[in-house]
Amino acid sequence: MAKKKIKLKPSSDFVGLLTEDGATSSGIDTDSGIIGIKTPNKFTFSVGGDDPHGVFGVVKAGKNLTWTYSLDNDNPEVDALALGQGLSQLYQITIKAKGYKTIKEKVSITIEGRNDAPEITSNEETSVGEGTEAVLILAATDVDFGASLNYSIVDDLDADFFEIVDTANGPELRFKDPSISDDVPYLVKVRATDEFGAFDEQEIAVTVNPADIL
Ligand SMILES: [Ca+2]
Ligand SMILES: [Ca+2]
Repeated sequence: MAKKKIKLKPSSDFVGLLTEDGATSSGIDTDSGIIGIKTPNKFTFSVGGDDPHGVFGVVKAGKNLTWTYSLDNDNPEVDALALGQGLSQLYQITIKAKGYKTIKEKVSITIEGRNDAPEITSNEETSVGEGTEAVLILAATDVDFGASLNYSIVDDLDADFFEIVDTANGPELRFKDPSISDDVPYLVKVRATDEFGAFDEQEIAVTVNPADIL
């Protein structure tokens, strides 16, 4: 005798959509869906399958035919997703019932990236000899894949004394006029901006050591 067909409700949800650092501050975001079964009344329900791109989260079968996907926002590959980038994962839902043909359906999870702001990593204080033009090479990190950063001086504090020049070693903070000297540090605020406009700012204290006087 041919096996009968398990009938699913049209409302059955097989699609999950999550955004990097989306809804919660706990580091874990979840999305869930419910599978509805018209017939039969007795069945078993399980979720499995391998993610072909690595493990970014887990999907679990819960009560009442619910699947829940938990996204691991602390996963570096999830963090590295830029705005407009995405990852997808497929899981298999299996529904079995005695006398019925087993159903295997795919649950498709899409993870959308979010832009993370850069973080300036270069020193916030430095000292140079009087007459020196170069102050320091600015550096910043951005966890997003393919990020491009732009460095600028914020129009504040002693901004007028400084400029940023691109060099082979990176963006270099320089004195416009290296002949200046003072007995208090010069303060300059720099900004690293990514391609989506997110930025980090840092105040740098620059001490100028006077040249030896004979
Ligand atoms: Ca990101
Ligand atoms: Ca970024």
